[in-house]
Amino acid sequence: MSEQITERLLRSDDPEPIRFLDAEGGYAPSGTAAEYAAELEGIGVDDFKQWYRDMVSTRAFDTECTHLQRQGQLALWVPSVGQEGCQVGLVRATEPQDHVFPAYREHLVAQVRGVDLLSIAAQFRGVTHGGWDITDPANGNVHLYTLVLGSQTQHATGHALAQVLDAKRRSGSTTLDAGEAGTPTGEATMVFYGDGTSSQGDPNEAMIFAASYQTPEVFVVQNNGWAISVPVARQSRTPLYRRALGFGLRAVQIDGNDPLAAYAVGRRFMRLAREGAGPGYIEALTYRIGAHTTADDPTRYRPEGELESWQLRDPIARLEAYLRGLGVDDAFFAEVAETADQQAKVVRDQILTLPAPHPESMFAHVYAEPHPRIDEQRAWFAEYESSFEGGAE
Ligand SMILES: Cc1ncc(C[n+]2csc(CCOP(=O)(O)OP(=O)(O)O)c2C)c(N)n1
Ligand SMILES: [Mg+2]
Repeated sequence: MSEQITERLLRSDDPEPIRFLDAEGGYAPSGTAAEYAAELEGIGVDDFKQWYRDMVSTRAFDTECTHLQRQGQLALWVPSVGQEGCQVGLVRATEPQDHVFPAYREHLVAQVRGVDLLSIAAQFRGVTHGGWDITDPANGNVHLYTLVLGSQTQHATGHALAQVLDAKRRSGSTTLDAGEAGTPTGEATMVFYGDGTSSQGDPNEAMIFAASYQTPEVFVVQNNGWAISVPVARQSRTPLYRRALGFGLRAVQIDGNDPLAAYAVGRRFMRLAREGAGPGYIEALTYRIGAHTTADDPTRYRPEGELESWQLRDPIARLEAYLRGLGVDDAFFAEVAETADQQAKVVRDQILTLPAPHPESMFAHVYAEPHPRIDEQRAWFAEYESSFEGGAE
């Protein structure tokens, strides 16, 4: 049963997903890739080396965090292993002024835009009330991880509407008419979610608003085959990008383990969004190599052989093969691996030293302005804490 279901994901009657690199790392554009090839002009071996570095760095960090969770130092970890290919292409297609709304598995996206690895890990140690300060430019306009599935799609569409309003205000207008397209904003919003999340109401409502108001936004669905133990074909009887077409978004399916495909399509769609040509949707076909989280055991539900078949399509191995074909030698790969291990070690050493926030700080960022109900709750909490011998630590 599940084998059949998984097959559906790979064998739709749709065109081939957009792909530039084949599974062996050869340059072999397929699907409608040729239409996007112009987006790769000016991108060369130095860029690909940087992308490779991003991927290896995140994977080493990710592996380290899984170990930290197993040793009781993190409460939970959400591995992204296998999904680095689409993440690197897409994040490298963003510009500094853009905003990014992640779900909870976008470690590479957050890292490349400037979020400190330690801040990502700190969330899963439970020593921060959110993660990082999104008003700090160093954090690259990366909004906070969202564990309530799909809510980030609404935040993103709201944010993208605000980008339009800001642009209109700059040009002297204050109206925002439904269906109106063509306001160049110069900045756009990219929002990430998963195949399972596509069944929630939130992303569907977000797409309706995005289409109605022609928001400068790109929806990215990392279709990794599974929503915990539920296969994607149980969630959708059509390829997911077709739903977006139904809402009136430009939408395509890409090989999510090919960074070049992700970059080329991401760059085109983000540029169109910034220019006022409305929202897009990218379904990236990829695979979650690890468990859903460290609390999950995928051997309970994966069909035999599925994991192995996707391991052969590992995005890091694919880009490495491509780079070797371009003449990059062993010394580079050895140095990247060593640097990534060092970065992971720094996280390991430092995570144990992070102080727990004072409990009262949970009231600090609920509202931007002072609020009487919050003041009341803060006072109640302070009194409660002081009722213990020695007061709050
Ligand atoms: C609103 C809501 N419902 C249910 C859950 C429990 N839950 C957490 S992750 C998950 C599966 C999500 O699958 P998908 O969207 O495919 O993302 P993936 O984890 O595969 O990246 C579920 C059901 C939740 N966090 N939020
Ligand atoms: Mg999924």
